[in-house]
Amino acid sequence: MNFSTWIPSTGSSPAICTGTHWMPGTGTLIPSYSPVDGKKIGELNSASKVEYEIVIEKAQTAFLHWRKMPAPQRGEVVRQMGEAFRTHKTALGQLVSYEMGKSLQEGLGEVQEMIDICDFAVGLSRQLYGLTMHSERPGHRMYEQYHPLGIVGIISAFNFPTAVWSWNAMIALVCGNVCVWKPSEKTPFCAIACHHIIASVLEKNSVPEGVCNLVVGGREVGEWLAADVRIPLISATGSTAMGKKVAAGVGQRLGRTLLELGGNNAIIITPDADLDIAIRGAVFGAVGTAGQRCTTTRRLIIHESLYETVKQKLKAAYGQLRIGNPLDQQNHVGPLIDTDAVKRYIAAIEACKAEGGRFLVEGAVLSGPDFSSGCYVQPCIAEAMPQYRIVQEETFAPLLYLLSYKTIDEAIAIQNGVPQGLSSSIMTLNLREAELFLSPEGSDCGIANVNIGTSGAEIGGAFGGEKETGGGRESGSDSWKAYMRRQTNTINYSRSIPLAQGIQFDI
Ligand code: UN1
Repeated sequence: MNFSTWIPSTGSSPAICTGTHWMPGTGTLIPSYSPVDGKKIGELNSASKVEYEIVIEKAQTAFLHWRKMPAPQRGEVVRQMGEAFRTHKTALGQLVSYEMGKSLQEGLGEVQEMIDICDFAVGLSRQLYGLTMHSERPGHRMYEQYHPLGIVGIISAFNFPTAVWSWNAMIALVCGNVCVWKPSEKTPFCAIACHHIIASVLEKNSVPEGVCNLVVGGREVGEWLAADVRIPLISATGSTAMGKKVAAGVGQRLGRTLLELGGNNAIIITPDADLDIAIRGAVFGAVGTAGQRCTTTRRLIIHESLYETVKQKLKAAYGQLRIGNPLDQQNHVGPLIDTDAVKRYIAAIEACKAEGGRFLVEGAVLSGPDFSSGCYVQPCIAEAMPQYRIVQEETFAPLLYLLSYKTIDEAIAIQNGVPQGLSSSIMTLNLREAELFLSPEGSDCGIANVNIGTSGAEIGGAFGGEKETGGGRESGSDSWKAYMRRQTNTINYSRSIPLAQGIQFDI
């Protein structure tokens, strides 16, 4: 199958889907251009408040049905969705690569993450466990159970245009929730393709309209979701600036958020590192997805004794990088998402130079027939200082900062000395250094790795980070608890009604 099946050859695509039923939007026109070649993929009219209301009402009604279905049966629907993603892996991976710009291998990897989370969610559908406690009162039983929340709003970013939705949606669905997805308006056709793929599963299983919903639109759709009291949980992935707005909107109504925001991830390379592993991990972490993962390696904290060696090895490795059409498997690095991202990349390079940064590998915007979209840039490396303002920020581009350290405590302080707290790594074969890095005195991030780069987390772990990364955890482990409400139940099967804490109250 070719991905063009999911894109109308002429005219505007419907932007709203409630399962199998599609609706055109009546809002502003959103075109989608590929950063690969600058060509228009398609266009659609964004959802207006009218269509938004229709979707939310459908979702509310659908929840009343979906929550009654036994969780393992919901898991069976998700299992079939996983099968559908397997069937369409190549075409969807190609579309992810073409609309977002990541390499085909990474596009296919993204779809694999979707398949994997479906498998995970199927197993989970039989394991939504609560605890049983011993009551202090005789003839009483006490336990806790988990119930679905209702509508889960999912706001996702362009860089993982399909997988982030699935991490949230598949878990939310087996938990008994219904979903409303607002994808990035930069990658709407990836989202539309996902909904085409799951439609046959929804139909075959007679899943009511309103269980899986898609609402493509601009920032205003995110604002409607954040402010909507009918939506108990908003899971948002994107910049810290966006997350702060969403959190303020949802907090205003005391709703719940699950935030997965910016990262400023570092790898510490110690004198006891296996340098081959360290360089490979650092280069993939820094230039993979053209530096547009929230887990991208942005800082290398290198022991002073190795600094020159690492510099030379990195320079050599960057010299080998092939930049170009990401659908051509010969290439390692594709384009940035759009020319605005290119402007931010240039501004960051200038800011770094202004603060005193020296470039080991110079940045550049590439030109020529293969780079006609204007979105291809040279991955670059700057020697910098940890306290530079630009080093403290997340620039969503392949711009790597080299920092040097003397003691392991200093290295950890540099690693932690940024506002973000997503992913971190140490490259060492020294047990003491590794364990210190993983101890409470070590990395303050949600993800801390040893001898692995900062990106490429597996779906089985809880994914997310601390500080300005937002504190949310999604995907594996017990992240499912964020999508459910906990209820403590105490049952009295005795013939009296004793009070807790031994209180006497005789009447
Ligand atoms: C993101 O960039 O928003 O750990 C998610 C990784 C991927 C997920 C990144 N599994 O790099």
